[in-house]
Amino acid sequence: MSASSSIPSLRQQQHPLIRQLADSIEATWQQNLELSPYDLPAELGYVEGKLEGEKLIIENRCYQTPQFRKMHMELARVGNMLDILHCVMFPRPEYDLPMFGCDLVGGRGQISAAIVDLSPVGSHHVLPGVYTSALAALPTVNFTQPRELPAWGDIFSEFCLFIKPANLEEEQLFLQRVVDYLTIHCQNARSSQPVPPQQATEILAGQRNYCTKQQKNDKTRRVLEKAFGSKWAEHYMTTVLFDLPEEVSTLS
Ligand code: 18B
Repeated sequence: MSASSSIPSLRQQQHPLIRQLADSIEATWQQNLELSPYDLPAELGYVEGKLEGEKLIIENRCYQTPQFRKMHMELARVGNMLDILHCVMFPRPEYDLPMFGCDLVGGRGQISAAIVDLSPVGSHHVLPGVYTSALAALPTVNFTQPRELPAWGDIFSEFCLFIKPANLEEEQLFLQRVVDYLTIHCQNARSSQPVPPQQATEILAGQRNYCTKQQKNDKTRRVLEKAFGSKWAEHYMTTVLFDLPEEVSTLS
């Protein structure tokens, strides 16, 4: 947690939507969950590198709760060229909960990619019923510039939202959507009970598939490789961004 105190400084320099989203995600976590610290390897909490002569700064914030093994929010900035918010919540595999993931990528004052999803990891590749009904009950919103998912994006649910926000109004609608998804998720998680070991093993396999697919995101990898080299990028993608949980705990 040593980098925590420096995070607001980076946040303040980022695109307003990234700043608002970072604040809103943390506020929703604080309001709905009992957070404990989650310690990343010390050398990976705050990282600086160079990308095409510009400074790349990465700041991580990480928590855990009884239902979540790791809740990770990352802010990154490359000079004035690239602004990124990345957030993933990894449930403990003993709970039948989807993966919450959100990524915002912008540059030169414009957000080019805004994605949020609650992605299923159970053996049937569908969200638990409580999620489907809550998500389907949200008001319909239409964004004018939907974006197409890459091939590895088959992990995402039918509720996945992937857009380029066209204006301030769409930015705010996206922000509200993320808070809605996250609130539904936190509330369901709090009342979730552990599943039998056999089912936990299936959920773990689903989480592994999610992480393996996300590791195929060449756009993320390229940014990290250019700044830190391919070995470091591989290490970072597999230990910080999308680490695979080793095994099901025997506590349940
Ligand atoms: N990601 N993103 O998190 N990524 O991490 N991201 C990009 O306008 C980074 C997640 C996702 O079209 C782009 O095209 C870096 C999570 C998808 O092929 C860049 C970090 C999700 C795409 C980066 C980071 C997720 C995408 C291109 C570490 C979803 C489109 C921007 C801090 C839950 C991929 C653009 C495609 C794009 C970079 C999704 C530059 C460095 C959790 C689907």
